[in-house]
Amino acid sequence: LNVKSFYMGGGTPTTLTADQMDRLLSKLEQNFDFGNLAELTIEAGRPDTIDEEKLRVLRAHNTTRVSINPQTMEDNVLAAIGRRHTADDIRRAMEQVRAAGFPHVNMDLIAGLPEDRVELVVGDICDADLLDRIVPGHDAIVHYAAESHNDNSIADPEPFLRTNVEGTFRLLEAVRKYGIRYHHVSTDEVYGDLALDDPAKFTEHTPYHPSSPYSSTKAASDMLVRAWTRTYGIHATISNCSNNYGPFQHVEKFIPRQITNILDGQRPKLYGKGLNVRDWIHTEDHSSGVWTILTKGRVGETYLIGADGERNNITVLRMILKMMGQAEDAFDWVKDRPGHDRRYAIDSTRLRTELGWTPRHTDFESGLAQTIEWYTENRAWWEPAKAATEERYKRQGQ
Ligand code: TDX
Repeated sequence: LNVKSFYMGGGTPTTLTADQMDRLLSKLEQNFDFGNLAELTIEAGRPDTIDEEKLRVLRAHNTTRVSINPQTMEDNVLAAIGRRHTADDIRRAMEQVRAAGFPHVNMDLIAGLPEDRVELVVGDICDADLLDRIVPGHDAIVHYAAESHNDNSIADPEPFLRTNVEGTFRLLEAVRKYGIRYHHVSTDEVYGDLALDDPAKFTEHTPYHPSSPYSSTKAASDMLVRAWTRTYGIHATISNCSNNYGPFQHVEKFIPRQITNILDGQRPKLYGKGLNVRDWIHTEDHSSGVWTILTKGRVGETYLIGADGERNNITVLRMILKMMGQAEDAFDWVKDRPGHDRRYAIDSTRLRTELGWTPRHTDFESGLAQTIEWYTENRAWWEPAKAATEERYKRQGQ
């Protein structure tokens, strides 16, 4: 049995000394029957536990690699390693991350998550060496790491090419190398837009027809996933979801921008005639859709995620104004977005009937009210990004 690596706090690999390694191995082998398992990765932050049942399943599948989490190991095994991953380790790693120039990393957000199950690695998705260190041994990778804002892609497309296309390519290569299940999070925007009076909705069979630099890079990344699935046989699924709303959304997006403008004493801004239609889904329903596909979906398939939430922008803005005690017309009309997609609408029949998924937040009005409440109560979370975002919009005449 060969212990490959040992990860500790913030994703920095810690090499065990030969002596620590010997002690660890002998403890492990005393406690467990590893059978034909040849390789072991021990990583903090992994939800896995090691027990006879898990080893029995792995042996039955002729697996040669297993990952375990030192936190969930027996105390005597931890003693053999000689180090424990503590809350302080995590806090220190977070401080280092911030000191290293990643001020956008929100410590409070991470601090609220179970410390023994979450490991934050801040890095560049295009960094193949980093991926080589952190990808091996995981059960699955869900790829959410995209540049996602249309207005930003219009002002400067280059980061979208790099993160969305090259980043996906790098992840796919890592997934191919280490044989890991992959789920690709994408958008309904790859299908282009629908006319306002068209009764049709997007389905898994709608041809790709992206309009913006952003959506064209997402379409390109979806194509890479399909090609890697067919050519190299990677185990991948894709989801294309409609517009998300809910807590923790960046203030550049439509709903949080308007809520935080009002909270800041500024007037909301509406593009064009306000008639563009978006199909709103609560972020928790998006997540449950992704989880359903990851755990039950057919490998090689695409599933659309949507909650039948079509509304035009002016309707949503008027709801926000009313809920926040403002006059119906207390907003500014601003320059339209170039190439502005008219309408998105998702038909999620496949996900619902084949995998039994249903959205939980079907009352948009109450979801919106909770979202307003969240932004009202969590000013410290969004305030650091607000001024720079509005400055960018101002330069664009929006
Ligand atoms: O201030 C604004 N005023 C306004 O009228 C902003 C920021 C937007 N809008 C309009 C443009 C769109 O019609 O509101 C609508 C929603 O805009 P965004 O929040 O920018 O979302 P959208 O462009 O529809 O794309 C979103 O949904 C699909 C996400 O940003 C994408 O990442 C996702 O793929």
